[in-house]
Amino acid sequence: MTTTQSSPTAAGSGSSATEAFRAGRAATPGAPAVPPERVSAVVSSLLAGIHRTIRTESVTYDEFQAAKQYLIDVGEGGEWPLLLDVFVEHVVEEVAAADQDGTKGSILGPYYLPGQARSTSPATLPQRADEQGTKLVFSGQVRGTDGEPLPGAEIDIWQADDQGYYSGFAPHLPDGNLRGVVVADGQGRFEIHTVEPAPYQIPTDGPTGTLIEAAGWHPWRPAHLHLLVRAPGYRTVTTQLYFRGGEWLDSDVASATKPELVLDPVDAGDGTCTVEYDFTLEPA
Ligand code: MBD
Ligand code: FE
Repeated sequence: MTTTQSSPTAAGSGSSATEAFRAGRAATPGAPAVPPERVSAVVSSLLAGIHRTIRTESVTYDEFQAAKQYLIDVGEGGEWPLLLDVFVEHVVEEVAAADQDGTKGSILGPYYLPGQARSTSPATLPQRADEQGTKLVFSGQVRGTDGEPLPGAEIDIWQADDQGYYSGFAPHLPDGNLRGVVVADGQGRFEIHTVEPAPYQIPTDGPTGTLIEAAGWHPWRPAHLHLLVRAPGYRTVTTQLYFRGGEWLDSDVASATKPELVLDPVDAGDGTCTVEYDFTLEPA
């Protein structure tokens, strides 16, 4: 890998996700240790699933050694957060969502970075002077599940650019590009000016991409906005919003789309698209 590349590679985005994950863990100390009974129950069940797969698929020694090599490569390539968020997180989210009311959630993914620039609504996300892409005005209201507006709710938003790249994980993008925390007004209303993101392609030159190709799958996620919507006293919603008619909407490699999370922007006539979406949070 050279250091002069101008587009994300596995090493430039997948492994940066490992650094971001470690930094996030370090910033939130005191996470409770998983108790021994849970370790035993979950790991036993996981191993039973692996043992069953070996029997039903008659996995050979060659395949077992290839799997070992693969797992070593994922770690060395720093792609555990990427691989796990693409193939596993959607089920963790499904289980977590079972007891959450309000706006549907979706996975966090590997590219969230905390502590971005805060601004009050109406806000324009930090972007380059010549940021490419269809301009998008995204507005709405944050309310509680019983309908009350939530003044000062925060919309922590991050997204890929018009080429599908995330700042902080692609060396050619300025830090903080198309990321921000927007504070809603006294009625919980927000208006965010940004650009439409492009679909996201899992880096094809790292272990996650290697697996996808070896299996004959495709490496794409549909275009999406990532959001953490929070308000004091309410349970934070982690979600994503997609775009009606967008490519890969029905075959997201990360299995993270939901019909309730699809936006339908309209062209305001001047090349700017506008869309409204309201969020509902349940009391914590
Ligand atoms: C992404 O942009 C993403 O949202 C997920 C879940 C996984 C990989 C890249
Ligand atoms: Fe994403």
